[in-house]
Amino acid sequence: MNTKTNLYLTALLLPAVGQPTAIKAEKLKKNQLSTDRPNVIIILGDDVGYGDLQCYGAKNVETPHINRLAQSGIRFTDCHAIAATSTPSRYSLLTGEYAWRRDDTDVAAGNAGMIIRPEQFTMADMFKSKGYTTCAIGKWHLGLGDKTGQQDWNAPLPQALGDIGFDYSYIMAATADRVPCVFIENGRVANYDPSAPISVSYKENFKGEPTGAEHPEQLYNLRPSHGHDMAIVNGISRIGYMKGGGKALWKDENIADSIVAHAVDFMRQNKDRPFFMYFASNDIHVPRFPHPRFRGKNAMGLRGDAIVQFDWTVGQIMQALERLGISDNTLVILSSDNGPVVDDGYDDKAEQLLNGHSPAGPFRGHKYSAFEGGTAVPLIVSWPGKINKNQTSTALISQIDLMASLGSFIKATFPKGSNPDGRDHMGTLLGHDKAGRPYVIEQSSGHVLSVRTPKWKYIEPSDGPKMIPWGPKIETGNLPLPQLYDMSKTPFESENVAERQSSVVFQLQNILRKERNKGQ
Ligand code: NG6
Ligand code: CA
Repeated sequence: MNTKTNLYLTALLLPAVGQPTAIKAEKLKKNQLSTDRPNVIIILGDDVGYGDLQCYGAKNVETPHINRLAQSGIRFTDCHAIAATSTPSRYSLLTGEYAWRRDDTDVAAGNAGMIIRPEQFTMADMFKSKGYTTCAIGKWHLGLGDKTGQQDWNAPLPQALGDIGFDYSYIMAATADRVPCVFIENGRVANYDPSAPISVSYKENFKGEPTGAEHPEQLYNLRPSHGHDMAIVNGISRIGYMKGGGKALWKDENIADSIVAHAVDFMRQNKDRPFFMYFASNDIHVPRFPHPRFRGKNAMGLRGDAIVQFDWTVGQIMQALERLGISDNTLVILSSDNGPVVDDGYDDKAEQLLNGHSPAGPFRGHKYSAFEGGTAVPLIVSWPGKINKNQTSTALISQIDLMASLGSFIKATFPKGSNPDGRDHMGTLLGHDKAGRPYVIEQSSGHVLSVRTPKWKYIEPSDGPKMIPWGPKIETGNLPLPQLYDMSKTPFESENVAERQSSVVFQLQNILRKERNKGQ
């Protein structure tokens, strides 16, 4: 039984009259507890760009719920995801370790084995160690089971999120555009349908199963623009091959409703004890196919509809907190896993319908890129009563510090070797401290590292291609020479001043070299 429940029971056992001082003391203690150990919710959008929210200057789309969340706390203007794609970004957020320290943290297939190993100390372990109940809901994309390709999806998985600190999980194994298209609840397929056993392969198709490439006439919901032409589920073709699933298969249009329902249930069940919820929305990743009540409503088409669905999702979580009477006791952090992408493989007209909207805001490059657009993300932090309203912070922040910051706040002990790269910047997150990190490290999808300071951006030389080679029209930020940009002049990396500012280049290269060599 945790301390909070204990206090509650003690209060019940106390006589209602005759002991007012004792009851007062209990109340005081309880308040103290919720200040020391607030509920923590991380809402992570998928591919939500810096410029995709109205409170960050989005055009053509309204995000009233997220605007309200921002008004209730702090809107950060210089926050960075650790990487420009999902798997490395999420790996780092949940472990406090730069993904580039390992060579197996790139965009994971739907049948990847668990990338975070059970012996690692995760953010969920950290909260659990301080008596929190923990959960992960929504997009996972960090592998499941012991070994890649070896999972038996018809049985409990031998390794799942329970092994890395999550008491409860209701997740998509990878992304909505990758098989298996089923939810996994506590390590087994949710709503498992015994009449339709599940097989998954990323190598070859199963006999008799239609693919998007061969049967485009079966793609009644969305067609690919590049890739994504393998297994067909719900009239949409995906990456990877799959057979079976039956009643357990998701319908893309219900994903948001489904994960919201599970999140609200978890909050209701745990409203009387501290909880940590890692809530990873599927929006606005491809395939963008929101519920009909959002679909076809926004001028930017499906991508705009998905932003509205994401906003609705945030509204549902906030309303649940209010209904349950725990808003004042809950720290909410909203961000995104990487920068935006417009055409990411489905013919959803996202490119044609932008109408002047800039998904990456003022930044150059998109998801995948070494330019700022790859990793510059929105960050909103709210804790009513504890964080002042209506603040904007220009402090330089990296998601690598979330674990260290939250952990030091709840006074968690970090086992030796855990959280190697995170630093405590809780003061900045709570708005007490205007300064942020001296520098952040960013990783592009091509493994090019950059260093950002409040003033400068350095991109290390790379021989890789200038444009993403597989479809989307995105600059990689690669150049075989060092690049240095003065971000205080313009946030759009346009003038490479590396030759003129060689001493700055030298300093930033030194930072990178030291970070790379750490722990070796
Ligand atoms: C790419 C996919 C893209 C998306 C991305 C991962 C193709 C052609 N493109 O390989 O659609 O799924 O991986 O996105 O397959 S992330 O946000 O989860 O990192
Ligand atoms: Ca993503």
